[in-house]
Amino acid sequence: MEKTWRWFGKKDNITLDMLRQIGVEGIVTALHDVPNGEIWTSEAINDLKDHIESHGLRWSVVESLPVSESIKYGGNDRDELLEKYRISLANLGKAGVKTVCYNFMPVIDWIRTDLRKKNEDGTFSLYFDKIRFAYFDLKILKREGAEKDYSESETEQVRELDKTITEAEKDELINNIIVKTQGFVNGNIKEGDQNPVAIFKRLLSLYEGIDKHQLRENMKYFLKQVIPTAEEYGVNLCVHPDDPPFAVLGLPRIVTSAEDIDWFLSAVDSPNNGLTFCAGSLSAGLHNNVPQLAERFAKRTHFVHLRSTNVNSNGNFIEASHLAGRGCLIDLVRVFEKENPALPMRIDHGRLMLDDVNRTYHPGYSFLGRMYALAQVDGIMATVKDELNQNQQ
Ligand code: DNO
Repeated sequence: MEKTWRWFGKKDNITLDMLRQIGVEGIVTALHDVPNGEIWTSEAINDLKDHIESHGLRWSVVESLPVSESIKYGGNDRDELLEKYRISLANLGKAGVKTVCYNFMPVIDWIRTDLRKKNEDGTFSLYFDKIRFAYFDLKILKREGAEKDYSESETEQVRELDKTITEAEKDELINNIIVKTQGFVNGNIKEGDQNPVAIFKRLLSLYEGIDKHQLRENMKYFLKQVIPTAEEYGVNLCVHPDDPPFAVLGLPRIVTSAEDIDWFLSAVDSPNNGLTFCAGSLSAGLHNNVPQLAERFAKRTHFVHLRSTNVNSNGNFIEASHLAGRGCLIDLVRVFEKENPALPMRIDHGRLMLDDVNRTYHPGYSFLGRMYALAQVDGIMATVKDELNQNQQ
């Protein structure tokens, strides 16, 4: 697979020259300064592409071309937004940037409650704590009807937590769940926004009455409108699975399992309608057997995120080492190297380690932690390629 790296544009303090030194071949990025829903012009695309190429790299993948909320909930202006989406896609295709990742998660992209969970060895990982998340839902959002989504024991644990949690911890929880993990991935709330909880509640209200069936219909509508353009310009669209892969906050989530993936692939059965195989997201659902999913969907996979998790029996999960956990990355590399060795692959999230802790990175996107994981995966890839070559002789 092609070794790619998520780079946040010219303002990223991890420079393209640094990436050259650590063996990165392709860049995964977006026009982060263009507001969601606006057209990506050919000029802006080519400017960034030329910049990347002037450093001896190529722009391999767009992550993400964001899908506006209104397209997801089916608002009045969705056709207008879809037209802009098609123009952006066409402009990317004309520029030769042909792999485009997006997601169809309502309101909130990926979710973590703790951005610095200390491991025994002194490094830090991202973490999802179900009770803290339930606390956010029940006690901070005070979402109507939320109680029915939690068991009695979970509700009891939330009550206990309420006795000890400090105001600072509550603020941190809000920041982690809806601010720090969202803004930099072109999510709905950015650092500095006033009263994020109120913004968030307003967004949630847009989805009243939208169940799983309706969200699927809206995704199908989206795919029907954009896949013909993707076909015309040779662009491979690939949806990112929901992270974590289950319904949250009363919102449906529709890219969580083999059944969901089958559904959207056949909703518009085109090779240009594909999957971003995010092993980390998929592995956080105990219902998913990640290597089996890879076998089954490799042919419609256009982009691979390598990351792993360990899930506790109570549903908490931690981002694991890239050599361990439910992601089974060694098996995945075997599948993808065999099926499609040209697939772009990026290390998804790394730990915070060594000098990372003294620097400011977006959550999950450390330099040393990701570089370390890239070296591990590079070793796996070299071994697997060697195995494949020997088998062919
Ligand atoms: C988090 C990322 C996601 C992903 C989007 C794709 O680290 O994996 O934010 O980029 O969901 O649209």
